[in-house]
Parts: sequence; C-alpha cells; structure tokens
Amino acid sequence: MTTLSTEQVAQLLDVTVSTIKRWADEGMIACIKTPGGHRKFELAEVTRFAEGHGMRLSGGTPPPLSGEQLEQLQFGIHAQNYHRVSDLLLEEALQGDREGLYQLLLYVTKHHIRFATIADEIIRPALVRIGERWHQGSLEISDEHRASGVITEALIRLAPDLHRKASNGLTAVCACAEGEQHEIGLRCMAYALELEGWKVHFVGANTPYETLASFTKAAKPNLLCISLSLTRHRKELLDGMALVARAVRSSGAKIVAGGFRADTFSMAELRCDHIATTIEDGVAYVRSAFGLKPGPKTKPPTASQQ
Ligand code: B12
Repeated sequence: MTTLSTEQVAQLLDVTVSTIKRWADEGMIACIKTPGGHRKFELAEVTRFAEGHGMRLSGGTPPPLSGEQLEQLQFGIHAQNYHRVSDLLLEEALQGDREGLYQLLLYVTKHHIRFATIADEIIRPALVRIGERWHQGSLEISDEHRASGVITEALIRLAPDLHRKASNGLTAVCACAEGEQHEIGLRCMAYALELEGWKVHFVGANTPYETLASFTKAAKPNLLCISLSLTRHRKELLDGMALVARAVRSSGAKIVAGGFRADTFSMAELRCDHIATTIEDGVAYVRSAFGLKPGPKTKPPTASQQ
C-alpha cells in the first residue's frame, strides 16, 4: 500500500496543505494518523477523491497504465523514488510502447523533475538493465534495438514540451566520437544545455573526427560535448580527439567528454576540460565554467517521504 504525507497530497491535488488538513478533519478524504500525529493518505483513496470531485492530479493526464502501475508512478515521483519510475519506463520500453513511453516521460517532466535527473536516474538505469539482460542472453538484439528506439523517439517528441530558459548567448556542439552509435546520453546532454538557454548543434552519432574538426572550426562554439561509450579503438580515438581539440581550441572553446566509458580516460588523454559521468555533473561543470546561474534545486526527500 502506498501512503502519502499531507504535503504530497497537497502537491498532487494542487491545493494548500491546510486545505488537505481541513478536508481530512471534515472526513471528506480518508486518512490515518500516525502515533506522532501525522496524517497519512492512501494513494488509491486520493485518486478516488480526485475523480469524485472532478479534480485532476497535478502533472496532467496520467499515462495509460494499470491502477497498480499508476500508484507506483505517483509514489515514485512524490517520494523521489526514481528507481520505481525507471522500472516502469523499462517495462514500457521492452514492450515497445511508443505512445505509453512518451506519455510517461511527459507526465514525469510535468512534475518539475529536473531533466538531468530524468536522464541520470530514470532513463539511464532502465537502459543499463536492458544492456545487462542483453549481455546475459535473456533479451534479443531486436528487443534492445526496439527499446532504445522508442526511448529516442519519446525524447524527440518530448523536446518541445521542455521548459527552456531565455537564450544565454552561448553555443554548443554535441557529437559522438567516430564509430560511436550510443547517442541517447548525448541527446540528453544536448537537451539539458538547451534548457539552460544554450543554442545546440546536435551532430549526433558516429561523427568522423575530421568532419567534427571542420564543423567546429566553422560553427565556433563555446563548448564541445563529446560522448564515448566504446573504447575498443583507443589509439584512433586519442588521435582523433587531438585533431578535434586543435580545431576547438582555435576558437577558445571548452571540451566536455561524457559517456559510459569516458571515465576510463584522463582529461589530458582526451584533451578535454572535464569528464562527466552524469548529465548532472556535466551541467554543473558547464555552469561553473561559464559563470551561469543554477536553476532551482530539486528538494531532497523529507524523512517521511523515504
Ligand atoms: C542502447 C544500447 C545500444 C544501442 C544504441 C542506440 C542509440 N541510438 O544510442 C545500439 C543497439 C546501437 C548499441 C550498439 C552496440 N553496443 Co550498446 N548499449 C546500449 C545500452 C543498452 C544502453 C546505452 C544507453 O543508451 N544508455 C542510456 C544513456 C542515457 O546512458 P549513457 O549512455 O551511459 O549516458 C549517461 C552518462 O554516461 C552521461 N553521458 C553520456 N554521454 C555524455 C556526454 C556528455 C558531454 C556528458 C556531460 C554526459 C554524458 O549521461 C547519461 C545519463 O546519465 C548499453 C548498456 C549500458 N550499460 O549502458 C549498451 C553498451 C553501451 N553497448 C555495448 C556494446 C558492446 C555495443 C556493440 C559493440 C554491440 C555489438 N556487438 O554490435 C554495438 C556498438 C555500436 C557502436 N558502434 O557504437 C557495451 C559497451 C561495452 C564497453 N564500452 O566496453 C554496453 C555497455 C553493453 C554491455 N553490457 O556490454 N548499443
């Protein structure tokens, strides 16, 4: 059974905490009181109450999920228990449910969860588990392709719904290293930058080093973000990065590398200014390097939410 605090119910129904307390005290919405005197509400009861009173749970229309899954989603969001949300994303991705997956991500973003958190704590863990299952042989390559495909598609559909800050006048180029097809993490970084007001040239997967060098020379970005998950052609990668770095440095730009295996290199080897293991980390570096103001922080869960 999923229980919620008064604050969580207030957030969910988009009313004040004192309104919830009053409704509970008047018996309009059922709750139990803990020995410490705190009201606890069952999510199912809150959902029934909202339906009975023609109210919408905040975050718009919930995605098409079963009652139990919806409870799990709402609990996961309100308790900042994102692995629960990631489990649902994994299920939708494995079913290849494009619409369901998009609706799920849309619903999550409408609950003001930072995009970096969605990428690092919801999307990435789901794909890591897909990778593990594929590695163990319990998932076919076709299932893995379909799952990463629907996630990519959902992200592309989601982009116009994401709230962007006003332009900060800075430009970034985002590209995967030569031979590198893993581009979901890079796409997430590109969106995270756009939300901060950056103009982004998304060059995407498998960008030959020479092309990237000439592209950055012409685009004169302030930042180059490069993503690397494969390490098999190490020498080519390091030579390629040296070529790219020369082009990027000529315009005084910074280079940030990230990706599944990026931290197996040193910054000196990659000729970059920072190696990020998460989007959160990449965004924090970029903010500090370019003197940009941070956005509002996600509140840490209170003891009653854990
Ligand atoms: C989906 C996937 C694919 C898809 C990619 C589709 C696409 N459009 O991106 C496809 C099917 C193409 C694919 C192919 C292959 N894959 Co693959 N793939 C994966 C899988 C399951 C998920 C990757 C992913 O999208 N993760 C989600 C994103 C959000 O996470 P992420 O990439 O780690 O990014 C996060 C951070 O790293 C960071 N980040 C990433 N980039 C950047 C950039 C910047 C600037 C910043 C700041 C941060 C940042 O932020 C992100 C959010 O936290 C992983 C499993 C895993 N454990 O990761 C294997 C995995 C990466 N693949 C692997 C392999 C081996 C392959 C293949 C060689 C398989 C084969 N035999 O053909 C090919 C290689 C293709 C190629 N040339 O690149 C291995 C890599 C092992 C290694 N490095 O030693 C993994 C780990 C699977 C495994 N367990 O063995 N793959």
